[in-house]
Amino acid sequence: MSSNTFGKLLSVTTFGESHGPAIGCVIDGCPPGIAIAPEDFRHDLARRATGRTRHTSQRHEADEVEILSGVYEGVTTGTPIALLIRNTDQRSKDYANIAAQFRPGHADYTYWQKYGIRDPRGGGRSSARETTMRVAAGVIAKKWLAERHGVRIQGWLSQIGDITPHGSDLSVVEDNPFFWPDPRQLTELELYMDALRKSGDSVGARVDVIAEGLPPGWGEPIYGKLDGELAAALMSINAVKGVEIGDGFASVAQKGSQHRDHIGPAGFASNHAGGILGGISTGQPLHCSVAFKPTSSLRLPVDSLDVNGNVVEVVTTGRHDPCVGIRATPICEAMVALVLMDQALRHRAQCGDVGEMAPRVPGGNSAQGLLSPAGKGGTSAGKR
Ligand code: EPS
Repeated sequence: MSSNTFGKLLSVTTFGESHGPAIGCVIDGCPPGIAIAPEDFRHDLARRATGRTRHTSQRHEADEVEILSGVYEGVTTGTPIALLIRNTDQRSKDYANIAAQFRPGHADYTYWQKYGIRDPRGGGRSSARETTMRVAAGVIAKKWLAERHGVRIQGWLSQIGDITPHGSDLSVVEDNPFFWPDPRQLTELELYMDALRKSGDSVGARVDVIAEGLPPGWGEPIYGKLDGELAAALMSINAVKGVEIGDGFASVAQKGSQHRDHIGPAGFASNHAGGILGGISTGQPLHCSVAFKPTSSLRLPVDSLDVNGNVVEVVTTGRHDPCVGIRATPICEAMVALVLMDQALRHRAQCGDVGEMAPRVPGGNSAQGLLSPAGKGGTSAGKR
């Protein structure tokens, strides 16, 4: 199975299946000198993990990271970083009855059509379990981005079903199991999820991510656009069906005079662009929004086919998420971090000395870094 690697200068390869002995990743191209210890992964992995609340899958995994290579005396060495997490709570008998059936809405069908064989236990490689290693790799990228460039990345759940937040207080997002920015709606969400779980059905969700503090200049036209690579990275998360940057699909109904972000001495007056113009960061907050479909593994019976073409009734038992989007906030953050770190390294490689060549702009270095060349001055894009 190919295409298990993404990124150019910082590349991440993930491997493993949900019910195999372990999952893991290899991170190549990471600069030396970043302090990393197994405990650094715990916070974000716990944010993503199953079994932490009644609203997610009740599989209980410790998700303890073993660092196999690339770190010496607690510091990255510049060599490939290999991370491993052992699976400990597989319950493969849950999949015995559907091993030869296709769950409607699931990758069962397409994996079978493509490879002629699949690991049905826990969905194998198509399981949300794979996202664990993205989050682990993202921990390193977040750390590097914060330490070298002051970039902060935060996600939140911006919709479950047809419920949207009334407020937008990002300071409370980490205080509740839904990553929800309005604490006044937590009871409503709890009741909604309890009823959904009891009904046996599932629901979709939307996750928003913002990255602040990045300088202008990251991203490569034409085929390496920052928004293009963010969309690809976010769409590669299982169950994602849509990605918007900035105003996204709302741009369709806008006039140009409304959409354009006015530029003045104090910076940009608005951010319809979501922090990206021409595939390159503007220095404004980067804003992505990601749509997750409802989980397809349901105990509600549905007609389908088995691998021999027989009509069958599919009933999926086991420990499934009624809303996989609830655990997706740290996954989206991680993918944004990995794309940004890769693009930052690529920018440094090609344009790290642009600031030295470009004439200084009088009056530059505005609050938004508006007039300061991205390679130098007003940003830290030229540093490690
Ligand atoms: C998943 C089904 C459940 C979830 C799993 C994702 O797995 P299982 O049936 O094997 O218990 O628990 O999520 C994780 C294990 C995880 O760590 O995210 C699925 O079908 O995608």
